[in-house]
Amino acid sequence: MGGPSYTSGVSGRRFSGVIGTDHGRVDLTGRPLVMGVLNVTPDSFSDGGDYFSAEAAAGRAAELVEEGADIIDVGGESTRPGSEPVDSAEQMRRVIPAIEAVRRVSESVPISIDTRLAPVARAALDAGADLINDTTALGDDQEMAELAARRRVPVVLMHMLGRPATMQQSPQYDDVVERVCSFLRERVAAAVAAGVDRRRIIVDPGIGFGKTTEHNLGLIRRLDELLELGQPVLLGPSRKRFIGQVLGIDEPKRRQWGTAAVVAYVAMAGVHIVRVHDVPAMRQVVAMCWALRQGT
Ligand code: HH2
Repeated sequence: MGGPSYTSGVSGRRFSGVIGTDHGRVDLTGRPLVMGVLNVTPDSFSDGGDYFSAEAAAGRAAELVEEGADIIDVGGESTRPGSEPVDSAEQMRRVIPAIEAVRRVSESVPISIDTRLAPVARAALDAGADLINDTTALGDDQEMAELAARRRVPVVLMHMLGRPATMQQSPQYDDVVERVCSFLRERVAAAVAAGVDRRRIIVDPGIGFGKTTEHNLGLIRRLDELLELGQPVLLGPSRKRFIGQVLGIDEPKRRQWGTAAVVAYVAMAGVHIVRVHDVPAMRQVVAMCWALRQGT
């Protein structure tokens, strides 16, 4: 098992390269990667309770591998608007068996741990996870940056305005894209100062985290400005409320076509990773977009 490695560089300002992990490569030189969501929670906004038991989570883990997820993102705390924090012991109880279940069926799929707490991330890495996906951009737990630096793992830094309990109470920005870009620039610098290798830092504008529908649409339309940060960009639009608002669809699981439209739009614009619930369908979308882009 090799340690993390990095090849290639930035073409224009858009990142292009390969990030090595202990369980396979995160190859960001080709088509956008599909990160499949595994929520081991009773209350996630679209699939809460579906995979909450250890058996259901293990079954879903095997399914995501079978469906060809490029990365599997395991989380034990819902961050939906209005959600309350879940402590580290409970998060670990939820996510560790799920990570072990993924590892039983695949040694080569990279796993990310979706948490803001360092003890959870540490236990997850020990159980076979490879990346840290922190929706607070290493901001909630001061030990997170040091952990990422010491373990030499890729990290996702996401923008959020406020915290889930209150973030959708009239979020306001002068210019949402400028604000998100400057926040991410700042958090990348802080992570680098803490010893994280810049080439292992992925950024994410945090669709739905303290943003109105117009803010989310603006961030998606102006993805090129996020790509100019020179870091890989991840986007998590899957089934989210802004899609429901545009389409007038209340049930999150019925928002798959709207999700596909967003995934196609950002795939054409050069996004590196999409975080989604419906892996087979979104794999088709990104593969088709990639084929179309080869002619440009
Ligand atoms: N969105 C959710 C959770 N984690 N991580 C990143 N990096 N980017 C995202 O957009 C993102 C995320 C929310 O979606 P979901 O996990 O389906 O719901 P819940 O938070 O209710 O579990």
